[in-house]
Amino acid sequence: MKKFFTILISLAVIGTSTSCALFKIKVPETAQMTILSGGSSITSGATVTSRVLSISGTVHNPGGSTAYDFEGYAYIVVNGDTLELALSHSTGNEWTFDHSVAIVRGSNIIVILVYDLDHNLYEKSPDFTVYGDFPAYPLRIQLTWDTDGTDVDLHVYYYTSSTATSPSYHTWYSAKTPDEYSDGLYGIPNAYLDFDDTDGYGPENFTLEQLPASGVFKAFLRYYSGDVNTTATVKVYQSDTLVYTGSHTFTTYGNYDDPTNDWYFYTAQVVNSKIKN
Ligand SMILES: [Ca+2]
Repeated sequence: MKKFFTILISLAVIGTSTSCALFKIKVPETAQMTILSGGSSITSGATVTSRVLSISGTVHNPGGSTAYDFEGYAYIVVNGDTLELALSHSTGNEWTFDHSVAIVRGSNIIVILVYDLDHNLYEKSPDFTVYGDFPAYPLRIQLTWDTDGTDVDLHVYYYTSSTATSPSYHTWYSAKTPDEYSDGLYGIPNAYLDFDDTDGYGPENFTLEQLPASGVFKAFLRYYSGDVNTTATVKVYQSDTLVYTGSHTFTTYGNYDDPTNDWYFYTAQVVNSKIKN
């Protein structure tokens, strides 16, 4: 087998040197994923009506068989958006992951990519295509962060008027849906924290399905738990258009529900059922 690859590489070099791209080394499609929508397994090309997909699968350690270190980097790429995977050792050189992601309306392409420590592409999964058959929601926020074993939380307050000094609703991990109640407030009407990631990287997604007539939304992050500097990245979409992206490094480590170091990154004022920016 080694001789085969040596020949293949030699041929590829010859091909490059003669500007003849006849030979190309193909990255093995050995990373595997199973995708669930609404609890049911779907195949590539499916149309779904839920924006949340649960994706589990297997990748292989570029460093070989070790139960202690994944000697590389594994990512899930959704429509070109790269999210690092939190991995658990399975057996031999196999590691597993289980993530939720939010897709957009229309066509979505999902792929797993694994790189070695030198950032060479080691393996990938076949591309998976899924079509989202749902409306373009007025507001969606995605949170990701860059450290494993840490927990950053996405919060959104809704003030019923621009002069209100305290929020009337709060969507967060303790009130993910409008009918959940926590710390004295219900979740925001027509809004959902699609999932709460608690062990690293995210994503964590907030979706507002319908705008109120008026009021103000304020979104912020809280570093809930962790003992390292953590950089969080947020992306805000209005009707599927990216309107804001930003990053913030938390240098005061996670202290559960301490609001001292919250990062407020987005405010939207709603007038006549439209976001006024
Ligand atoms: Ca979280």
